[in-house]
Amino acid sequence: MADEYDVVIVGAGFAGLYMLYRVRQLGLKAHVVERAGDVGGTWYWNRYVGARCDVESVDYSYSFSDELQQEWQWTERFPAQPEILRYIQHVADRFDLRRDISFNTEVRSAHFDDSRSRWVLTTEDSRTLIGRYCVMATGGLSTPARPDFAGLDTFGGDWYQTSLWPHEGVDFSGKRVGVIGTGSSGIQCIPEIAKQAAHLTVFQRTPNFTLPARNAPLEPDALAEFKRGYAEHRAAARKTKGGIKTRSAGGSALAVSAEQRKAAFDEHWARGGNGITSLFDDLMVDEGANQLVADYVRDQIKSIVKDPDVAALLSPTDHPLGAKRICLDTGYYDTYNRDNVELVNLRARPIASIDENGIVLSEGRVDLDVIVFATGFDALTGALLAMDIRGSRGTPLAEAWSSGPRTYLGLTVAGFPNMFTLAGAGTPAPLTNVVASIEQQVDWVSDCLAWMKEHGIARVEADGAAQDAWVEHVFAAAEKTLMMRASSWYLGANIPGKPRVFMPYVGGLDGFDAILQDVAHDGYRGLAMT
Ligand code: N01
Repeated sequence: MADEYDVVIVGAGFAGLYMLYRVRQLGLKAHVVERAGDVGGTWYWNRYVGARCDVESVDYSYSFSDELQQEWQWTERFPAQPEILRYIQHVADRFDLRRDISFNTEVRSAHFDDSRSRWVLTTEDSRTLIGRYCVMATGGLSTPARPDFAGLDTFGGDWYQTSLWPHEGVDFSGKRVGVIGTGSSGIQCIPEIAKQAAHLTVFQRTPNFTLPARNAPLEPDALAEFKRGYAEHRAAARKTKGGIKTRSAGGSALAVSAEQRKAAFDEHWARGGNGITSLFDDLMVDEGANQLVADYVRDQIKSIVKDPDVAALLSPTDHPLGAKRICLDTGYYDTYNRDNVELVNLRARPIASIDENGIVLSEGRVDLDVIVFATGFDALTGALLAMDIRGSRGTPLAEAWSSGPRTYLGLTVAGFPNMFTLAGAGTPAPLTNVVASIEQQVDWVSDCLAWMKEHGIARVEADGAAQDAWVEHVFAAAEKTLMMRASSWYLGANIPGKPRVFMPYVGGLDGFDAILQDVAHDGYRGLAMT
C-alpha cells in the first residue's frame, strides 16, 4: 500500500532537513526519503581523512534558529567532517526530524500522475510514496564519479573513493599509497595520507589553485563575543554574492600600485580562507586582473615547494584562478617537500591500466598497496538523472535535459508540475556558501507552497517561455565572467559525454535573492498556477 503525503522530500542533507522543518510549520504532512543510514548528505559520505569544510563554521550552519546558533559550540574555524556531521545530527534530534525520515531507502523513480496530479515515488525496496509535491534535495555533489580504469578489478591491494569512505576509517601506516585526483578532496587528503603512509604517489592530471585555510581552534570567549552580533553578521552575509562576508579593497586590481596589490594579497594569504577573488572587483571578469592574482599564487607555490620542477607542475596555467572552485588546504604544497611523496604528471605519462600490483603508466609503473580515488562527482544533474523522473505526460527528465539542465530559477522545471529542485543547476548555490543558499531557496519554496495553500491552488509549473528566458539569462551572465574558461564540473566537463553547459547562476546569492523576491511579489511570475 502506498503512503500518501503532502510533500515527499528526497534527501536528508542540509537542504532536505530544513525543507522538512519548514513544510511542517505550514501544517503539511511530509516525509523524507534518504539512501544513507543517517542524516548529513555529503557529510555522511565524505569521511575521508582530512575532510573539512572550506567555509567557516559560523557561516556554514543554519541561521533559521537563533537558539540553535547561539547554543551550538563550534570548535574550529573550518569545521572537520565529524563535527559537521555531529551538528546535522544534533539539528535532526533538536527539531525531532527523524520521525519523518526513512533511511537506507533509495528512490528509484518519481513519476507525475496527471490524472490525480500526484507524484508517485518508488524505492529500491519496492515502497511507494505519493505526494502532492515532490522536493528534490538530492545535493549537487552527491553522485561520485570514478572513471573506468581498466584492470581495477585485478588490483591486489585495497582501494577507496573519497566520497564513499569507510566509516571505520583507513589505516595507511606502512603502506605504499597512490592518490588519483587533485581537486578539493585530493588536496585535503593528500597531506594527511602523506603523514601516515610509507610512501605516497600523487597522480595529477591538472593542478588546481589552493590557498592556505589557516584553520585554528575557536576560543570560547571569542566565539561568545562573535555570537553577540550573529544576527547582524547573517544579515550582512545574505547581502553578499557568496553568502559570506568578505573583505574587499574594491575597484580594479589594475588601478592600484603593485605594492598595494601585493599588500592585499599578502594579507589574505596570511589570514587564510576563501574570498581572494573578492579582493578587487574585476578579478573574475578581467583576464589581466585575474592574471595578477594567479601569478601571486604561483609565486607562493614556487617559494614553498623546494624542487622547481615539482613547483612548476603544481602551478595551474590552464584556467583563471577562481574559474574552478578554489581549494583550501592545510600544508598541501609543503607536502611535496617530504621525502616520502612523489608527484606523477599524468599529462606526460597517462594511466594505461591498473594491474594486480599497482598503476601502469604509459611509461613505467608504480607499485601500490592502496589506491585512493579523489576523482570528483557527476555534479548538479547526476543525482537527479540517476533516478527515473518523469513529468507530465510521462516525459523523462533525461529527455527534457538532454542538452543540459533547463530550469526556471533553478527551482522548477517546465513539464514537471509540483516538483521543486534545491541547490542545483540554475541557482547560485554551487558558487556560494551552500547552507546560505539552501536557506534562501527552501524559504522561497515554502513561501510559494504557503501562497498556493492560501489561494486554493493545487498545481504549479514553470512556464516554458519563462524557463527559456532564465536559461538564457544564466548562460549570458556566465559569459560575462571568466568562469567559462575552465574545464570544470560547473560545465560538466569532468564527465565524458555530459553536455557542456555552464550550470550555476553567477548572479550571486544577493542578486538571486532580489530576483526571487521580485518574482514572488509579482504573484510568482513565470509559474503557471491552477
Ligand atoms: O572533485 P574535482 P573533488 N584520471 O572534480 C581528477 C566540493 N568539495 O571531489 O582536473 C586522472 O574537483 C581530476 O583531474 P582533471 C568542492 O566544491 C568541497 O576534489 O579532470 N585524474 C581532478 O584533479 C569541489 O570543487 C570540499 O584533469 C582524474 C580530480 O580528479 C567539489 O566538491 C572538499 C581522472 C577531481 O577533482 C569537487 O571536488 C571536497 C582520470 N581519469 C570537495 N578523472 C570542501 O569543502 C578525474 N580526475 C573543502
